[in-house]
Amino acid sequence: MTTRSDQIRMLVELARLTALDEGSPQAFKVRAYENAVAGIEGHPGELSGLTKAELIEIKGVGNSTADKILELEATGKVTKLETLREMYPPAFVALTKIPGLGPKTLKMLRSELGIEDIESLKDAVDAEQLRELPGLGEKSEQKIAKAIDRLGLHGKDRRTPLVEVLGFANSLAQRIAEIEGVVEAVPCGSIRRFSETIGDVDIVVATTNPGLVGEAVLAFPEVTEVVGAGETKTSFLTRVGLQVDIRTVRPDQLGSALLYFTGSKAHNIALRQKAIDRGLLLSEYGLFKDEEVLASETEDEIYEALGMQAVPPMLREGSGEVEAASDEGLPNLIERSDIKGDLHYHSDRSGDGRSSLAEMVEAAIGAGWEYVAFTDHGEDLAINGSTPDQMLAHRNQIRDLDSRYPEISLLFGCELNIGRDGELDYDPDFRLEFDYCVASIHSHFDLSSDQQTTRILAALQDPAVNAIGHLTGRYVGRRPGVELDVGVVLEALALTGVALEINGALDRLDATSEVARQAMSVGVDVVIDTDSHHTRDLVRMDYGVRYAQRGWVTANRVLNARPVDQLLAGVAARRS
Ligand code: DGT
Ligand code: CA
Ligand code: CA
Ligand code: ZN
Repeated sequence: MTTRSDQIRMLVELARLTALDEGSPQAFKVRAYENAVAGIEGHPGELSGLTKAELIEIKGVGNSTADKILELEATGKVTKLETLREMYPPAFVALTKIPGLGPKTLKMLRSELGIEDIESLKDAVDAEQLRELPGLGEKSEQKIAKAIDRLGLHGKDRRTPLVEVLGFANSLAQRIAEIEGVVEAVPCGSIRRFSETIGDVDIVVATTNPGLVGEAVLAFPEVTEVVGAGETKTSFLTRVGLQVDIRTVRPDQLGSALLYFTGSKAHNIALRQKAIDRGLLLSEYGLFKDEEVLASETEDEIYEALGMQAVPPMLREGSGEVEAASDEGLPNLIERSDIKGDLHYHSDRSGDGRSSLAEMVEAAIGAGWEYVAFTDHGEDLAINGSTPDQMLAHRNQIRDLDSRYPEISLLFGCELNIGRDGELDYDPDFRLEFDYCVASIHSHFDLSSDQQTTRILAALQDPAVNAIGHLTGRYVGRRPGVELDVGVVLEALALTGVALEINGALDRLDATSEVARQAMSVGVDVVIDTDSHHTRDLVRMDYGVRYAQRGWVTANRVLNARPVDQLLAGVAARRS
């Protein structure tokens, strides 16, 4: 049986590889796959087990896409995709992440210069070969060189965005947990610390039968190349070259192993020093006084035996957490259970929204929210935005639903676009018709740092603006964020009382945890949002909270941890 996400993953990959093959992301076949993805995402029912005729009924799904969905269901594979994968291996596909390298250019680089991966591209850039090709030139060559450096895409520095790893690591851990003798399997390392990029995957496995784990793991379909197979450690590479390290430990040593393999290295070193200061020894096997084990079964016991508060994984970066946990105490971090609502939330009033208003309301109630602000796109956003009349009709629908669901307060909001010079959608009076607004950058990503800073300062002077959405506009590992003077922006946020969003979409995680931590130190409020465009996106609140914890965000500074009256009082105060 294939799940909806298997089908979507297959079609997304087909679209990507077909764009390379056709030399254009606009090619008819590519659009067909993309439309099918949108249709499947928006389709309410199960897809597994549907007949071809039923599949074609789904909006966007055509004849040939339906065949592929059926082939996947029947055989677990799609022949067309296998062929494309052979023609375009992962190292070549990775080149598409470089801005300025479209499918057409990549085809030419391959045929003219034999470029197959980042390494050969970097060599060609260094040898100044790109500038000789039609349509490129010196300027684009420099731009490409800069992008390679900024994205850290070459050589051993290659890091994978968390969004591409988290689901895979969790699914791996789940399957390992089913192996006989396994008590627990936990993704550790940078994944558990919720770092936005991952070097490799570390999974700690507590088991009474370590002999069974290695063999079972190496039979998993994701294993492309075995790197090592020892008694307690199994390592392999996946098809995209991601390394996975699996370590087995005895169940009574799980705590010390989790602690060690979660890291970070800097945190471990600080802990080990603390142990030494007390005449103890800390290793992945436990905390020892001479031969005697003082603690090893849980992380909490080990922290306690070291005379300190337990440190949540998200804080373990060796940046002051060991000192704080030993002395004045860790800050009162925001928790998922503190969150009362979501203030960046789309319906299909937005062109890129995938679920209806009613579905999004039901989902919000299901999540336990006391309130949500529908922040559909303002009119300046091409295709996705709404005119004033459309917005007013939308408000009527929201008010109507609000009266039908007493358990939740529905706010009429907007995601305003910050224009090139900080201008916003609609006229100033109309903007005040909204109950709440988040303002975000969706264009002009390559202005200078000064221009970006001025632009944001201008936008947040507007009394209708209550938060700045996804501050830098980055997509982790795909698009670098805009450059701006963070100190100046935070100062202005503190002064105006506008909140800084932490966008929980895994490919965004924006503002960054570093900026969030700075925001705490200058008294800026934070709002943790999902930016949901579909009922499935609500899970992003968990991600946003974990990422906020990484930025040491405290509950008292989080806008959407406040009751709705207090939230609306803040909006009113800013407008008066
Ligand atoms: P990554 O994979 O680059 O995203 O980052 P991590 O933190 O997952 O690092 P990794 O995979 O090299 O190692 C996993 C954990 O193992 C790391 O967070 C801490 C621990 N570890 C690795 N090497 C050392 C070391 O030399 N000393 C200590 N104390 N701990 C280490
Ligand atoms: Ca790792
Ligand atoms: Ca590792
Ligand atoms: Zn949005």
